[in-house]
Amino acid sequence: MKVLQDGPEALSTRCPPKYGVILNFCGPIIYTSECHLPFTEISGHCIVVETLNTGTWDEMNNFCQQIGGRLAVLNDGNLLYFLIKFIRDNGLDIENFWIGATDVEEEGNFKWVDGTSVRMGAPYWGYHADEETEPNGGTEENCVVLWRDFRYDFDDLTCSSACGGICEQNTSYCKYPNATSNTALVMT
Ligand SMILES: [Ca+2]
Ligand SMILES: [Ca+2]
Repeated sequence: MKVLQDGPEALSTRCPPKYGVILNFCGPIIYTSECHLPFTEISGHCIVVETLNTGTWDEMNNFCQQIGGRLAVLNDGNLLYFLIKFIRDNGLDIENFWIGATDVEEEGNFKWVDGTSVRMGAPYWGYHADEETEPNGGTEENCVVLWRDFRYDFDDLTCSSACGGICEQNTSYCKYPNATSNTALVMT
């Protein structure tokens, strides 16, 4: 293992992607370069691309929670790029995929499941030269999907539709409630 950082500076370090996940935040903060199964590391995030189970947005969010995650927060263009590449490279482009965003609480105000706002426009949402720009569903479409036929751009869709899901491992381990001055960031 290699000590990357020590002391108070460690407290301001926010789960640097290339260092992976924290295994233990009560003692020394230990990072591993690998995600816990069944999650796969994609651009520093721990992701499951679920195609075997499909369901409504709620059902797939429940599925993600059962395996230790939630529907993914995709607010990073690099993550989105490498996720779509992963989907295609592994032949998983057989489904549309629910992601962790809805405008259920307030029409038109899309929020991620972590409470942050969804960025609108490019490169996230679908733009169709001969059609409307997404989101376009008003109160009929309140859940966000990566839509296969739109190059996996974001698209609002009826929440009861059946889709696969993009799960992300729960990131609550990014908090350091018990860190001390001798906290160390360690990578295996
Ligand atoms: Ca809506
Ligand atoms: Ca739509």
